[in-house]
Amino acid sequence: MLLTRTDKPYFLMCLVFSQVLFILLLYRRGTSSVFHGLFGAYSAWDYSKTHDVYTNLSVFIPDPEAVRSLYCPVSSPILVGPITITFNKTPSLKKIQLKNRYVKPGGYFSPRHCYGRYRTAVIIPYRNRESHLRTLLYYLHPFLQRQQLHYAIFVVHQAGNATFNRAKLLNIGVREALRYDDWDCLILHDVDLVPENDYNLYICDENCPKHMSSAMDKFQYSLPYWAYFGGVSALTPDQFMKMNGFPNTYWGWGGEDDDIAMRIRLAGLSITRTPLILGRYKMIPHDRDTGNEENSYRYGLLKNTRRNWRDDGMNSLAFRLLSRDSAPLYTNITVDIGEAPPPPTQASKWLVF
Ligand code: UD2
Ligand code: MN
Repeated sequence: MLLTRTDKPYFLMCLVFSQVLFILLLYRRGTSSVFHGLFGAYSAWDYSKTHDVYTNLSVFIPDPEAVRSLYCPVSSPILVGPITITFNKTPSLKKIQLKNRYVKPGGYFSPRHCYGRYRTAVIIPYRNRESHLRTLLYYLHPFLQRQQLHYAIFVVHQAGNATFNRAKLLNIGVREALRYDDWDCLILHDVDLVPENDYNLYICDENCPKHMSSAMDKFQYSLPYWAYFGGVSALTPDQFMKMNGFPNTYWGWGGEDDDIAMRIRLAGLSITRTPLILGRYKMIPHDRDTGNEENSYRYGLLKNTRRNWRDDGMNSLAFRLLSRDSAPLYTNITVDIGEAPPPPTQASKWLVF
């Protein structure tokens, strides 16, 4: 029995009060926003109703608060929610430039009517994916402008044909991006992932590294496994440095994302994730690239993360900067990162495994 006789009037009063409150809320804010408030924010996104990614870009909705403080509002008033995304035709760079006329060379943007409250650097590891890069730029620029961020896009291009090294390129991207600005947030972003909802804000969580691509179409919009950290993530420079950045030692496809997830925990941090309903991404379909073959040493490397993370990362990062230039839609950083060490001998294999 849960109620005593004396509790009953209070229970009835509470019931009547909550019903009156509910009706008042419905009356003042409409059904959908009450639904959001009660059952979790954004639980009612309808992805069958999408908007053009360039919607609202020329609109300026004056916000009295923003004018007074000069800062953009905490939540941008011009967001639209689910975005229409198609990969049929790759847009030309000229077209993307014309559609994004306030983006400055180097892929820089600052809101025109208020000071961007957040400073975000998007860092993309890259080689030989020109059409993917154009598609991403086409969708990402208007997406970030609508979020009213002060942002720039950095593409870290691995020169040569040596085995690809995604995590090392991201380390380089962070080191280089921090030369340009005092970023609040570093977004580490695969070139082939397009965000589907502009309420998925490209800002960091001050307390924890954030995994943003929690729901991808290629995994049927669910997390492939509990510790998954691939795709798109957001870390503050402090969080990134605290975990000594990412590993430099994973050459080829796979494993580096699991190492990153592990070193986050080893550095005493924990992972937060964008809710699945919001962290939705479409991946541009592709085959495995030449020069990014599966890394067959990854399981052995992962066994040593606990021992190695303090020595392998930002503090051991070595590369040769070949060029740093401002393209119209992004900052291009081309680097020679060397190549994978020779495969371990039988004897050293025993030491590793
Ligand atoms: C998954 C993860 C990715 C990473 C990878 C394992 C997703 C959506 N992403 O990607 O974050 O953990 O597995 O390494 O699950 N790239 C180039 N040129 C190349 C090769 C790679 O630019 O020749 C870049 C590009 O940004 C690409 C990223 O590296 O998006 C990851 O490589 P992928 O797309 O081939 O691997 P994928 O989709 O399995
Ligand atoms: Mn991919």
